[in-house]
Amino acid sequence: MLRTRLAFVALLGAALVFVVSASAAVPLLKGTDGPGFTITLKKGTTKVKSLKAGKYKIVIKDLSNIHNFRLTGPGLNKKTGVGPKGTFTWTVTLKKGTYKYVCDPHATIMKGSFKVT
Ligand SMILES: [Cu+2]
Repeated sequence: MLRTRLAFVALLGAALVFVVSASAAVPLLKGTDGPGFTITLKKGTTKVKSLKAGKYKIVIKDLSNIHNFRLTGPGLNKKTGVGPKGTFTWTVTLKKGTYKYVCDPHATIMKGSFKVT
């Protein structure tokens, strides 16, 4: 009985390690719009220009109530609201192609894009 319980605990531990390492492997991107008329998408401190296809976690900091952050591309169209400010976390799967991000009310000046290969 004790041996069974120990084996179960060991299995649970192994499963936990697997889950933690699997989630840690998802690369993090940071999207920011505002407070001025700027919108950026960065990996670390570098502006994103190209990425490998796959799963990403994107933390959006929407710093203004007149701007928003919209990301569009193959299989994806996600946005924050224009009014609400805040931090939003998206988990997305990026596919090969070109992705664009804009602030909807100011899409002609607040925009960027990157390629996924
Ligand atoms: Cu804007």
